[in-house]
Amino acid sequence: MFVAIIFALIIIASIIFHFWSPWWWTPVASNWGNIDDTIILTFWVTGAVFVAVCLFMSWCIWKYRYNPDRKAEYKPEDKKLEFRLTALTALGVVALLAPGLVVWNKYVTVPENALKIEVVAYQWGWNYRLPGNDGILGTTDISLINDENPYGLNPEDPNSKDDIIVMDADLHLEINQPVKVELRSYDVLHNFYVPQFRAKMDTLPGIITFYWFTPTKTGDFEILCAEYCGTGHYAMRGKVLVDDEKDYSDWLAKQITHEKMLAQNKENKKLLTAEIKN
Ligand SMILES: [Cu+2]
Repeated sequence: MFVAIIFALIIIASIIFHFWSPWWWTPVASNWGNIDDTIILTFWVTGAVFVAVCLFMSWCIWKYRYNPDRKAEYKPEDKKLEFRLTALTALGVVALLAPGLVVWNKYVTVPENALKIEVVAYQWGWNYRLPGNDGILGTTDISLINDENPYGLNPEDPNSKDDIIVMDADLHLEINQPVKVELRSYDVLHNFYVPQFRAKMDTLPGIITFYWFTPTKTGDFEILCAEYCGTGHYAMRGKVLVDDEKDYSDWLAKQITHEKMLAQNKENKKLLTAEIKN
């Protein structure tokens, strides 16, 4: 009896703790409120099963406590009960998985007006590339990476000339502008994650992965690498700064194009070699 009461109290305390917990998500700052909805649905389904199973167990402890006058009954099979339990479990699994598939489909269906940007991950930091006026990112190849061309952009590709190079951990985005993030990695697995956007994806060397989101709140949002990537993993941080239209175009105007950066790097190299010779 005592054990059954303690058991029931633990269940009640767990539920109270869930609703009164001081730890909860930061407010969502993108269009992905749907992702929160699926997690909340998961809490409801798993929570209901947790309460039902645990209460049933404490009821059994109380109901079938030791009684010298009672004989145990042997009941090897109950087809009706098994059918009911299987159907109920199947329903629970469908409720857990189906909404997730719908949201995932939205997550990988990029709207046409999305701005394509590139996020480059390395041990241990972030760089970015935005398309220039043509709206197209130039092609890249890992074999083209050198000191002058750190992104490995294809100089033969006319689309690469006006690409905007952001060699900084901080990225600016414009509010309410959908963005498609194309992810690249120079070395190992990383994961570009902004908790307030509820969106993340692994970056893989040799493959371009992607997802999209629309920032819906201005402000600074921290970027975390969500894939353990070596000793500097903890320091792999940056910021996404969501600006209104004016602040965004001011920031954009200060950035350098790939063509300019290439020329600058070549000039620097020349100066450096001249200095070494002298
Ligand atoms: Cu990383």
